[in-house]
Amino acid sequence: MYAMYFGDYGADYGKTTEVSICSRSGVVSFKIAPTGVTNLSRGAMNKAVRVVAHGFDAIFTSELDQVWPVLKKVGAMAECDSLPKCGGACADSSQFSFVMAFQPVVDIVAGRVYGHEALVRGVNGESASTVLAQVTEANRYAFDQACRVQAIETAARLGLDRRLNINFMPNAVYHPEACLRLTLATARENGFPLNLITFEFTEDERIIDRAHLKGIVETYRQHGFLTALDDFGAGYAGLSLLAEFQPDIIKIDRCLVDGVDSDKPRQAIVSGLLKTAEMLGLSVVAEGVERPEEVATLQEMGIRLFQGFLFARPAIERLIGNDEIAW
Ligand SMILES: [Ca+2]
Ligand SMILES: [Ca+2]
Repeated sequence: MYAMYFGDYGADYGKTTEVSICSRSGVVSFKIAPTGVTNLSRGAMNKAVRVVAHGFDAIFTSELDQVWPVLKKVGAMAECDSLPKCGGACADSSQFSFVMAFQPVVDIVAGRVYGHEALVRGVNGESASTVLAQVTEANRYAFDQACRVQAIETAARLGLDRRLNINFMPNAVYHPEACLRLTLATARENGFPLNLITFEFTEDERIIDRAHLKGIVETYRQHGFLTALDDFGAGYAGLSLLAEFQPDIIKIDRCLVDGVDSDKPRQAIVSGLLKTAEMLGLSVVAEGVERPEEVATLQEMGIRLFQGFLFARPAIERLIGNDEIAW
């Protein structure tokens, strides 16, 4: 099953509205008149199934090629604009079952929890890697969307009033605006403020289109989200990416934090990074802290935001409070 997402059709009923279709063949956006939608719902596409969820109309179909001639036939297209190919496909998100754990990011100067990162876990507490093993090229987009929905719904249910960090897979984002619609609708439905959401992204070896990634970050920013460059210092998420565009936050990976208290090269690298962040006006989080000596050294260097087992482990469907942090 491959999804075709209709934009904020519910909100714009009666007006021409922008539509994005995501299928195996690619993402296409165009404007559609309400009459076209009506025609479609009457079953103009006999191989498609229409569902309404999260304030969206979604039509599940097997191939964009099959849909396109039908849209033309019903005269639904007012304007057409082809966008880059998907590279993957949309799929039914109900195929995944997982829950969200939350790990705090703490501000040690203020002595309070700054925010929580949502992390996937199996329904019986299985590791993230067990859940991620279900992800394939074909269902990557659907999984990414399902993670966002689950993170926002769970955070809202738990009454989160700090920042919510959501990890996203840049490879799963084909068209920034189209792929944000479900996120925006979920936040709206659950009354979760958009300006509390931070998207953490990490550079993947398969990302070759940095201009696309830059476009994603800019679009997210326009919607009031913060962005964080995750796993900085590990693998590909590094300086050359930062040279091209700047997120709001840099998360320094454990590979630079581990043993930093007695390691001159790591101290030099982190120190240079902090200077860079300061000049660019970016916040810094040190991830994966496990020893008090690491925190002491990094705090002395100017870092105040930390995440790691030393302070708190991720808690499944629960938000760890200030009084539970191992200060
Ligand atoms: Ca992360
Ligand atoms: Ca990370």
